[in-house]
Amino acid sequence: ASLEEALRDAIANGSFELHYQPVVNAADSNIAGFEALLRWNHPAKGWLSPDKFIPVAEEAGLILAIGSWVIRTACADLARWPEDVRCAVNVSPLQFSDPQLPSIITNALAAAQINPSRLELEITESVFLGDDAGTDAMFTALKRIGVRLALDDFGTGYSSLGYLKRAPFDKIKIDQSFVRGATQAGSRNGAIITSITSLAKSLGMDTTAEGVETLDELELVRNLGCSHVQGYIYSKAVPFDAALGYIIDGP
Ligand code: G
Ligand code: G
Ligand code: MN
Ligand code: NA
Repeated sequence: ASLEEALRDAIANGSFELHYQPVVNAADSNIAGFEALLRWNHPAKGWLSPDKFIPVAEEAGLILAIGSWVIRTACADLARWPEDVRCAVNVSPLQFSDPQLPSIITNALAAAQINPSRLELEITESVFLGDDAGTDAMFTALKRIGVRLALDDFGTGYSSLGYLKRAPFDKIKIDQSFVRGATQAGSRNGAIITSITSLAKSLGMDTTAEGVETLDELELVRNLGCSHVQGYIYSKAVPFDAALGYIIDGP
């Protein structure tokens, strides 16, 4: 069977799982929440990275069903964690332009009976390339529900400051390409991270430094003012039970 055919059956077969990567407070090293990252156990190929199958799902028109499953599953899992733990889910631009998205989210929050502010949607700036009126209306609808909004992969695309003005983000996720090499002499990355964090602070937004792998990188992004840290230095994405263990014992 082609990847697309196998993907068609994946939800029904129960072969998707959400794994959770800790997002840690820079100030006290406590867990603020997790980013849900989708994993697929392909019947023949075994575990596949979303880099391999999300583009196929988008082209085959399967991303809306998969995205709904991700939102429902993340909300159900959130209900089994303490109230002060948040969860972020990645939202494909195709989901973002689906008029059903607000009701999918509302229904998932209601079914799991969780506070909307515990769910964070990670959105890439490519959503701004589409229909302006539709984009603005979607941001308004999502904000009205009360979910948090994060601008993912910041710095890798156009990174227009106009996007920060237009959309009510609660958080900017600084792409790992800025963290990588930031500790090396002569790197410009630190100056860029400083600018992003001070801009975010003056707009009342949080910042997560992504892809932090070493103690030097951790110390640097803390000193440069990032409010949150995510990366292999703490953990890769792990199954639900292991994430629960991190909440109890620390990452
Ligand atoms: O999880 P990984 O570690 O391999 O993620 C690879 C890419 O897949 C990242 O860009 C990530 O944002 C994306 N991704 C992971 N899970 C999801 C998901 O549930 N939905 C969407 N749209 N993208 C995801
Ligand atoms: O595009 P997005 O930021 O959603 O994707 C997150 C991706 O980054 C996932 O593939 C995740 O597994 C990966 N990731 C998370 N932490 C680290 C890290 O410390 N180092 C590297 N190389 N990748 C990371
Ligand atoms: Mn993300
Ligand atoms: Na990112």
